Amino acid sequence: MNHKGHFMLTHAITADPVLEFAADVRAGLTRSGQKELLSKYLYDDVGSALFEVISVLPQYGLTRADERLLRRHADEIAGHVPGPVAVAELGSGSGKKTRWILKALCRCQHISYFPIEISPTALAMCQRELGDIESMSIVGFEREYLDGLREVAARRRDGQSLLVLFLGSTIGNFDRPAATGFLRKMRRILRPGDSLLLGTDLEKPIPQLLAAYDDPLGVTAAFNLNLLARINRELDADFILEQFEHVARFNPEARSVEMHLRSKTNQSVTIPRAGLTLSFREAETIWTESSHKYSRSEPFQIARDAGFFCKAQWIDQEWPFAENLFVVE
Ligand code: AVI
Repeated sequence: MNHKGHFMLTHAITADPVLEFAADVRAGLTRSGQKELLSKYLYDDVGSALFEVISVLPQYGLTRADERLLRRHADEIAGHVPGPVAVAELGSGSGKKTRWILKALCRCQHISYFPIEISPTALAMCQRELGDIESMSIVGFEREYLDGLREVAARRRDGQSLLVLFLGSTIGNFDRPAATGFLRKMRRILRPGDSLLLGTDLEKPIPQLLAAYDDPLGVTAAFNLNLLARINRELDADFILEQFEHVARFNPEARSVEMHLRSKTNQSVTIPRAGLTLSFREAETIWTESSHKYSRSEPFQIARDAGFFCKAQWIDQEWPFAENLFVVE
Protein backbone atom coordinates (compact mmCIF):
# COMPACT_ATOMS: atom_id res chain seq x y z
CA MET A 1 0.00 0.00 0.00
CA ASN A 2 1.31 3.40 -0.91
CA HIS A 3 0.76 5.90 1.90
CA LYS A 4 2.35 8.75 -0.04
CA GLY A 5 0.68 12.08 0.51
CA HIS A 6 -1.48 11.05 3.47
CA PHE A 7 -1.81 14.21 5.55
CA MET A 8 -4.13 15.47 8.25
CA LEU A 9 -4.06 18.53 10.45
CA THR A 10 -5.39 18.72 13.98
CA HIS A 11 -6.16 22.34 14.84
CA ALA A 12 -5.49 24.03 18.14
CA ILE A 13 -8.26 24.30 20.72
CA THR A 14 -6.81 27.30 22.53
CA ALA A 15 -8.00 30.56 23.98
CA ASP A 16 -7.83 33.62 21.73
CA PRO A 17 -4.15 33.78 20.67
CA VAL A 18 -4.19 37.60 20.42
CA LEU A 19 -5.43 37.90 24.03
CA GLU A 20 -2.71 35.51 25.13
CA PHE A 21 -0.09 37.51 23.19
CA ALA A 22 -1.36 40.77 24.74
CA ALA A 23 -1.19 39.29 28.26
CA ASP A 24 2.37 38.00 27.73
CA VAL A 25 3.53 41.32 26.22
CA ARG A 26 2.01 43.19 29.15
CA ALA A 27 3.62 40.88 31.72
CA GLY A 28 7.05 41.05 30.05
CA LEU A 29 7.16 44.79 29.51
CA THR A 30 5.89 45.75 32.97
CA ARG A 31 8.37 43.58 34.89
CA SER A 32 10.52 45.45 37.37
CA GLY A 33 14.12 45.49 36.12
CA GLN A 34 14.89 43.94 32.73
CA LYS A 35 12.00 44.22 30.24
CA GLU A 36 11.41 40.99 28.40
CA LEU A 37 9.44 39.46 25.50
CA LEU A 38 9.05 35.70 25.07
CA SER A 39 11.12 34.32 22.20
CA LYS A 40 8.28 32.10 20.96
CA TYR A 41 6.64 35.28 19.63
CA LEU A 42 9.54 35.82 17.20
CA TYR A 43 7.93 33.22 14.93
CA ASP A 44 4.92 34.73 13.17
CA ASP A 45 4.87 34.31 9.37
CA VAL A 46 7.42 37.11 8.82
CA GLY A 47 9.68 35.90 11.66
CA SER A 48 9.55 32.27 10.49
CA ALA A 49 10.48 33.34 6.94
CA LEU A 50 13.38 35.44 8.31
CA PHE A 51 14.55 32.47 10.40
CA GLU A 52 14.65 30.35 7.21
CA VAL A 53 17.01 33.00 5.75
CA ILE A 54 19.14 33.05 8.94
CA SER A 55 19.57 29.30 8.60
CA VAL A 56 21.37 29.71 5.25
CA LEU A 57 23.61 32.63 6.27
CA PRO A 58 27.34 31.83 6.13
CA GLN A 59 27.80 33.11 9.72
CA TYR A 60 25.03 30.88 11.16
CA GLY A 61 26.37 27.34 10.86
CA LEU A 62 23.94 25.72 13.30
CA THR A 63 21.22 24.53 10.90
CA ARG A 64 23.72 23.21 8.35
CA ALA A 65 25.56 21.28 11.08
CA ASP A 66 22.27 19.78 12.27
CA GLU A 67 21.37 18.77 8.70
CA ARG A 68 24.83 17.32 8.00
CA LEU A 69 24.68 15.12 11.08
CA LEU A 70 21.18 13.89 10.31
CA ARG A 71 22.12 13.16 6.69
CA ARG A 72 25.42 11.40 7.50
CA HIS A 73 24.19 9.35 10.42
CA ALA A 74 20.54 8.73 9.52
CA ASP A 75 20.97 4.96 9.11
CA GLU A 76 22.95 4.60 12.31
CA ILE A 77 20.41 6.69 14.26
CA ALA A 78 17.53 4.66 12.78
CA GLY A 79 19.39 1.48 13.79
CA HIS A 80 19.10 2.51 17.44
CA VAL A 81 15.33 2.84 17.10
CA PRO A 82 13.78 -0.55 16.42
CA GLY A 83 10.27 -0.56 14.95
CA PRO A 84 7.41 -0.30 15.00
CA VAL A 85 7.88 3.36 15.77
CA ALA A 86 5.90 6.58 15.60
CA VAL A 87 7.86 9.84 15.24
CA ALA A 88 6.84 13.08 16.95
CA GLU A 89 8.75 16.22 16.08
CA LEU A 90 8.60 19.28 18.33
CA GLY A 91 8.84 22.48 16.32
CA SER A 92 9.18 20.85 12.91
CA GLY A 93 9.68 24.16 11.04
CA SER A 94 9.80 23.43 7.31
CA GLY A 95 10.67 19.76 8.02
CA LYS A 96 13.62 19.92 5.60
CA LYS A 97 16.29 18.48 7.90
CA THR A 98 13.97 15.71 9.13
CA ARG A 99 13.71 14.07 5.69
CA TRP A 100 16.90 11.97 6.12
CA ILE A 101 15.95 10.36 9.38
CA LEU A 102 12.35 9.74 8.26
CA LYS A 103 13.54 8.11 5.03
CA ALA A 104 15.98 5.91 6.94
CA LEU A 105 13.20 4.78 9.29
CA CYS A 106 10.77 4.19 6.41
CA ARG A 107 13.17 1.79 4.70
CA CYS A 108 11.97 -1.10 6.83
CA GLN A 109 8.58 -0.07 8.16
CA HIS A 110 5.57 2.14 7.64
CA ILE A 111 5.77 5.07 10.03
CA SER A 112 3.44 7.71 11.37
CA TYR A 113 5.00 11.16 11.60
CA PHE A 114 3.45 13.78 13.89
CA PRO A 115 4.91 17.28 13.50
CA ILE A 116 3.90 19.48 16.47
CA GLU A 117 3.99 23.23 15.83
CA ILE A 118 2.21 26.36 16.94
CA SER A 119 2.55 27.79 13.43
CA PRO A 120 -0.01 26.50 10.88
CA THR A 121 2.16 27.97 8.10
CA ALA A 122 5.14 25.86 9.22
CA LEU A 123 2.92 22.76 9.36
CA ALA A 124 1.76 23.40 5.80
CA MET A 125 5.39 23.84 4.65
CA CYS A 126 6.32 20.63 6.42
CA GLN A 127 3.60 18.74 4.60
CA ARG A 128 4.77 20.13 1.24
CA GLU A 129 8.38 19.23 2.03
CA LEU A 130 7.79 15.69 3.33
CA GLY A 131 4.48 14.63 1.78
CA ASP A 132 6.28 12.66 -0.97
CA ILE A 133 7.94 10.13 1.36
CA GLU A 134 6.64 6.64 0.65
CA SER A 135 5.28 4.54 3.51
CA MET A 136 4.72 7.48 5.81
CA SER A 137 1.55 9.16 7.02
CA ILE A 138 1.69 12.71 8.44
CA VAL A 139 -0.67 14.07 11.06
CA GLY A 140 0.19 17.65 12.01
CA PHE A 141 -0.70 19.00 15.44
CA GLU A 142 -1.14 22.75 15.84
CA ARG A 143 -0.26 22.72 19.53
CA GLU A 144 2.26 23.74 22.20
CA TYR A 145 4.98 21.07 22.41
CA LEU A 146 3.97 19.04 25.45
CA ASP A 147 0.22 19.27 24.78
CA GLY A 148 0.85 17.90 21.30
CA LEU A 149 3.16 15.18 22.58
CA ARG A 150 0.56 14.03 25.11
CA GLU A 151 -1.97 13.63 22.31
CA VAL A 152 0.48 11.79 20.09
CA ALA A 153 1.44 9.44 22.95
CA ALA A 154 -2.24 8.71 23.58
CA ARG A 155 -2.72 7.76 19.89
CA ARG A 156 0.11 5.27 19.64
CA ARG A 157 -0.75 1.68 18.89
CA ASP A 158 0.08 -1.27 21.16
CA GLY A 159 3.73 -2.25 20.88
CA GLN A 160 4.63 0.94 19.03
CA SER A 161 7.49 2.96 20.48
CA LEU A 162 7.83 6.71 20.16
CA LEU A 163 10.83 8.62 18.83
CA VAL A 164 10.70 12.33 19.72
CA LEU A 165 12.76 14.71 17.60
CA PHE A 166 13.76 18.01 19.20
CA LEU A 167 16.29 19.34 16.71
CA GLY A 168 18.01 22.60 15.84
CA SER A 169 19.08 23.32 19.45
CA THR A 170 15.67 24.78 20.27
CA ILE A 171 16.33 23.40 23.77
CA GLY A 172 19.01 26.12 23.96
CA ASN A 173 16.28 28.77 23.96
CA PHE A 174 15.27 27.58 27.45
CA ASP A 175 17.51 28.52 30.38
CA ARG A 176 19.31 25.51 31.89
CA PRO A 177 16.90 24.76 34.76
CA ALA A 178 13.88 25.25 32.47
CA ALA A 179 15.44 22.92 29.86
CA THR A 180 15.83 20.14 32.42
CA GLY A 181 12.32 20.82 33.75
CA PHE A 182 10.91 20.61 30.22
CA LEU A 183 12.72 17.33 29.49
CA ARG A 184 11.49 15.88 32.79
CA LYS A 185 7.91 16.68 31.81
CA MET A 186 8.57 15.04 28.44
CA ARG A 187 10.02 11.98 30.17
CA ARG A 188 6.78 11.58 32.16
CA ILE A 189 4.81 11.33 28.92
CA LEU A 190 7.15 8.64 27.54
CA ARG A 191 7.56 4.93 28.32
CA PRO A 192 10.53 2.55 28.50
CA GLY A 193 11.70 1.85 24.95
CA ASP A 194 10.91 5.40 23.76
CA SER A 195 13.67 7.77 22.73
CA LEU A 196 14.47 11.41 22.14
CA LEU A 197 16.88 12.76 19.54
CA LEU A 198 18.03 16.11 20.95
CA GLY A 199 20.11 18.65 18.98
CA THR A 200 22.42 20.87 21.05
CA ASP A 201 24.64 23.65 19.76
CA LEU A 202 28.09 23.47 21.36
CA GLU A 203 30.38 26.15 22.77
CA LYS A 204 32.61 27.95 20.30
CA PRO A 205 34.73 31.14 20.26
CA ILE A 206 32.73 34.21 21.33
CA PRO A 207 33.44 36.28 18.14
CA GLN A 208 32.12 33.40 16.03
CA LEU A 209 28.98 33.19 18.17
CA LEU A 210 28.37 36.94 18.05
CA ALA A 211 28.73 36.98 14.25
CA ALA A 212 26.14 34.18 14.05
CA TYR A 213 23.63 36.30 15.99
CA ASP A 214 24.50 39.69 14.49
CA ASP A 215 25.13 39.04 10.80
CA PRO A 216 26.40 41.78 8.46
CA LEU A 217 23.31 41.63 6.22
CA GLY A 218 21.11 42.50 9.18
CA VAL A 219 18.79 39.49 8.78
CA THR A 220 18.99 38.60 12.49
CA ALA A 221 18.39 42.27 13.32
CA ALA A 222 15.25 42.20 11.15
CA PHE A 223 14.18 38.91 12.79
CA ASN A 224 14.50 40.53 16.23
CA LEU A 225 12.92 43.89 15.28
CA ASN A 226 10.00 42.06 13.68
CA LEU A 227 8.82 41.30 17.19
CA LEU A 228 8.09 45.03 17.69
CA ALA A 229 6.53 45.17 14.22
CA ARG A 230 4.34 42.22 15.21
CA ILE A 231 3.20 44.06 18.35
CA ASN A 232 2.35 47.04 16.13
CA ARG A 233 0.40 44.82 13.71
CA GLU A 234 -1.47 42.67 16.21
CA LEU A 235 -1.83 44.93 19.24
CA ASP A 236 -2.09 48.32 17.46
CA ALA A 237 1.09 49.58 19.13
CA ASP A 238 3.15 52.54 17.91
CA PHE A 239 6.74 51.31 18.23
CA ILE A 240 8.93 53.31 15.83
CA LEU A 241 11.29 50.57 14.64
CA GLU A 242 14.04 53.02 13.67
CA GLN A 243 14.24 54.07 17.34
CA PHE A 244 15.36 50.58 18.40
CA GLU A 245 18.40 48.52 17.47
CA HIS A 246 19.31 44.85 17.59
CA VAL A 247 22.04 43.82 20.04
CA ALA A 248 23.64 40.38 20.46
CA ARG A 249 25.79 39.82 23.56
CA PHE A 250 27.44 36.85 25.20
CA ASN A 251 26.47 36.12 28.79
CA PRO A 252 29.46 34.22 30.28
CA GLU A 253 27.61 33.06 33.45
CA ALA A 254 24.68 31.61 31.52
CA ARG A 255 26.94 30.56 28.59
CA SER A 256 24.35 31.96 26.22
CA VAL A 257 24.07 34.47 23.41
CA GLU A 258 21.37 36.98 24.29
CA MET A 259 19.40 39.04 21.81
CA HIS A 260 18.09 42.41 22.97
CA LEU A 261 16.32 45.38 21.40
CA ARG A 262 17.92 48.61 22.60
CA SER A 263 16.10 51.92 22.71
CA LYS A 264 18.17 54.56 20.89
CA THR A 265 16.53 57.41 22.80
CA ASN A 266 14.20 58.29 25.70
CA GLN A 267 10.75 57.55 24.34
CA SER A 268 7.27 56.36 25.16
CA VAL A 269 5.19 53.74 23.38
CA THR A 270 1.51 52.81 23.63
CA ILE A 271 0.15 49.32 23.11
CA PRO A 272 -3.64 49.81 23.16
CA ARG A 273 -4.67 46.15 22.95
CA ALA A 274 -2.44 45.35 25.94
CA GLY A 275 -3.78 48.42 27.80
CA LEU A 276 -0.26 49.78 28.14
CA THR A 277 1.73 53.01 27.88
CA LEU A 278 5.42 52.53 28.52
CA SER A 279 8.51 54.63 28.69
CA PHE A 280 12.00 53.59 27.62
CA ARG A 281 15.22 55.23 28.71
CA GLU A 282 17.99 55.72 26.16
CA ALA A 283 20.06 52.46 25.96
CA GLU A 284 17.45 50.47 27.92
CA THR A 285 16.88 47.05 26.39
CA ILE A 286 14.14 44.47 25.93
CA TRP A 287 15.56 40.95 26.24
CA THR A 288 14.02 38.81 23.50
CA GLU A 289 15.97 35.52 23.37
CA SER A 290 18.82 33.49 24.85
CA SER A 291 20.61 30.70 23.00
CA HIS A 292 22.49 28.51 25.44
CA LYS A 293 25.63 26.71 24.31
CA TYR A 294 26.72 23.36 25.73
CA SER A 295 29.91 21.45 26.42
CA ARG A 296 30.21 18.03 24.76
CA SER A 297 29.65 16.17 28.00
CA GLU A 298 26.73 18.28 29.22
CA PRO A 299 23.98 16.36 27.35
CA PHE A 300 24.97 13.17 29.26
CA GLN A 301 24.34 14.97 32.57
CA ILE A 302 21.15 16.63 31.28
CA ALA A 303 19.85 13.18 30.26
CA ARG A 304 20.47 11.80 33.76
CA ASP A 305 18.91 14.84 35.44
CA ALA A 306 15.77 14.46 33.33
CA GLY A 307 15.43 10.67 33.79
CA PHE A 308 16.87 9.52 30.45
CA PHE A 309 20.09 7.75 29.48
CA CYS A 310 22.22 9.29 26.71
CA LYS A 311 22.99 6.25 24.58
CA ALA A 312 24.82 7.88 21.66
CA GLN A 313 26.14 11.23 20.49
CA TRP A 314 27.22 12.47 17.04
CA ILE A 315 29.27 15.67 16.71
CA ASP A 316 29.81 17.88 13.67
CA GLN A 317 33.45 18.93 13.32
CA GLU A 318 32.89 21.90 11.02
CA TRP A 319 30.45 23.70 13.36
CA PRO A 320 30.54 22.07 16.80
CA PHE A 321 27.01 20.76 17.27
CA ALA A 322 25.77 17.48 18.78
CA GLU A 323 22.86 15.13 18.10
CA ASN A 324 22.22 13.20 21.32
CA LEU A 325 20.13 10.07 21.50
CA PHE A 326 18.37 9.86 24.89
CA VAL A 327 16.55 6.64 25.72
CA VAL A 328 14.00 5.76 28.37
CA GLU A 329 15.22 2.60 30.09
C1 AVI B 1 15.58 28.39 16.93
N1 AVI B 1 16.79 28.70 17.68
C2 AVI B 1 17.51 27.49 18.02
C3 AVI B 1 17.63 29.73 17.05
C4 AVI B 1 18.89 29.95 17.93
O1 AVI B 1 19.99 29.88 17.38
O2 AVI B 1 18.75 30.15 19.13
C5 AVI B 1 16.90 31.04 16.90
C6 AVI B 1 17.78 32.17 16.41
N2 AVI B 1 17.88 33.33 16.98
C7 AVI B 1 18.71 34.10 16.32
N3 AVI B 1 19.19 33.41 15.32
C8 AVI B 1 18.60 32.20 15.34
